[in-house]
Amino acid sequence: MSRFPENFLWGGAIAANQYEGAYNIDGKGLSVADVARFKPDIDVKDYVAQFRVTKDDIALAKSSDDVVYFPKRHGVDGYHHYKEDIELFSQMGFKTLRLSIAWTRIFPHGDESEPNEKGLAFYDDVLKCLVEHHIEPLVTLSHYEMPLYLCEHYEGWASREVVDMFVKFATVCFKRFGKYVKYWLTFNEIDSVFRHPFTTVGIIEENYPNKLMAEQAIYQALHHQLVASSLVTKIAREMIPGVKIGCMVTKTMTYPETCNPEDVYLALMDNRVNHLYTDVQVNGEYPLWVKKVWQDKGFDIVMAEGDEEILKCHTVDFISFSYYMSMVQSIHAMQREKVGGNLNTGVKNPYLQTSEWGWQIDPKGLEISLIDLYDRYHKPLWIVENGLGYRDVLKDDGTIDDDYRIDYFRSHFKAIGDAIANGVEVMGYTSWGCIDIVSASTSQMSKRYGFIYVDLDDYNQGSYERTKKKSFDWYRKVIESNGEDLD
Ligand code: BGP
Repeated sequence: MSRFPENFLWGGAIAANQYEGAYNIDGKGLSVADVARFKPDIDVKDYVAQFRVTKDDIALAKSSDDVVYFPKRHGVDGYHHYKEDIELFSQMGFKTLRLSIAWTRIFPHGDESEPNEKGLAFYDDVLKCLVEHHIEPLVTLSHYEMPLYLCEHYEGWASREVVDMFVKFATVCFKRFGKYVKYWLTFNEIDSVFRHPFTTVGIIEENYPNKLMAEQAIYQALHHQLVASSLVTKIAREMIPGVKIGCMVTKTMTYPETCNPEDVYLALMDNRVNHLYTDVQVNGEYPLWVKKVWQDKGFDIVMAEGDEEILKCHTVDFISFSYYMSMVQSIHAMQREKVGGNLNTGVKNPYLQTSEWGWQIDPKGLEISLIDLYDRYHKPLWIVENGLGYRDVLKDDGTIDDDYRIDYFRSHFKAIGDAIANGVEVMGYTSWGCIDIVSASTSQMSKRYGFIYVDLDDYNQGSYERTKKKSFDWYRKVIESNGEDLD
C-alpha cells in the first residue's frame, strides 16, 4: 500500500534560462542569465565568485554573441527540442512538469506596453503539448531570468516601477495560459536575494557606496517582490477559476553542531532567517525581528500606502521549496572545515556524505524539513527541486549507469513517505533537472541531474542528443506504483 496520496503529483522541474537556449531569437530580450559567464578557472564551491557579476562583466557580455562562455544562452536547446522532451517525460509517466516562462520572451525589456506575440506563441505550444500528454504544468513566473534592461535602466527590483511591470507580465500570462495552467509559483527561491542579488532582484552591488546601502536596497527589492507576489496572487484568483498559487523558497535546514546552547542558538537564528520568506507569504506580515533589523540598521524600507494590506490579504495556497542538503552551525565555525551547498556555505557535517560540489546529502533532513514547514504553517507542501548533481558518463555502449542517483532518490522518496506517515500533507514532487540542463550556480553541463542525458559538454560541444539513463526506467516504475516500488 503506497504511503503517497492517490493524486500525488510526481514529475520533474526545469527553468527557461537553463533549458531553452535560443536566448536572442523570436524577439526575446537579454535576461540576467544571459550575462552569466562560465568560469572554469574559479572553484565551483566559491559561490560568491561564481555568481558575481560586475558592470564590466555585463558590458563584456553585451558586446559578445558568444554562447560557449555564456552557456545559459544555449541551454540544451529546449526551445527546439521541447516536443521530444515532453514525449520522454510522458514515457516516465510524469503527472506534472515544473517550468518557467522567461519574462524576456514576453516583454524583452520588461517595460514595454505590449507583449511579444512570438514569445506567447512559443509557451502556448509548450503548455498545450504538456496538457495533451496529461502532464499538469507547474509554472514559475520568475526563475532567475528577469530582463537585464531593468537592472541597467532601473534599480532592478529596488525600483517600485518593476512591481507594476511584473504584475503586467503575470497578468498577460494568466490571460493567455490560464486555460492550461492551474498551478503557479511566483518567485523561485525568493530567499536567495542576499546570496546572489543580481540574478534574483537585478541589484548590481557595485552601484552602492557601501555594503550597508546595498543591503538596504536588497531589502527594498525584496519588499517589492513580496508585494508583487501578493498582487499577482490576487489577480490569478480573479482570472483563473480553481487556481493554486505557491511561494517557493530554498529550504536550508540548519543543525547545531552540538547541544551547546550557543550552537543551538546559532542554528535557530539561521532557520529563523530561512523562515522569513514563508512567514510573509503564508502569514501575510513581516515578523517583528526583521523590522527590528531595519530599525537597528537605520534602513528606510519604503512601503506604499496599502502594501501591508496587500501582503495580509493575498497569501499563498501552498508552500513549495527546493531541498538539496542540510547545513550545520557552530560557535567554532571559523575553525571548522567548510562545505559548499546550494549557494550557501556552512560547517561540514561528519555524519553526511557530500557531492563533488560539496552539497551535503541528507535524506533524513528532507523529512525534518517537511515536518518543520508543515507544523509551522499547516499548508500543503510541494517539493519542487531535489536531486543529485553528478558527473554522469555516457559509456561506449550508449548507457549511463546512474545507480548513485537512484540511491539518492530512493532515500529521499522514503523520507517523503515517512513524513507523510508522520502527519505531513505533501502534494507533489518534481525532481530538479529531470533532463540534463545548465547548472544555475556554475553554468556547467557536466553537473548533471537528469533522468535523460544530453550529449553536450561545458564548452557547447556535442550533438544535443537525448539518451535515457538507468534512472529513467526506475523513476517510471516509482511513478507507476505511486511511490511504493522504490527497488
Ligand atoms: C536552485 C535553482 C535551480 C537549480 C538548482 C541546482 O538554486 O533554483 O535553478 O539550478 O539550484 O543548482 P545548480 O544548478 O547550481 O547545481
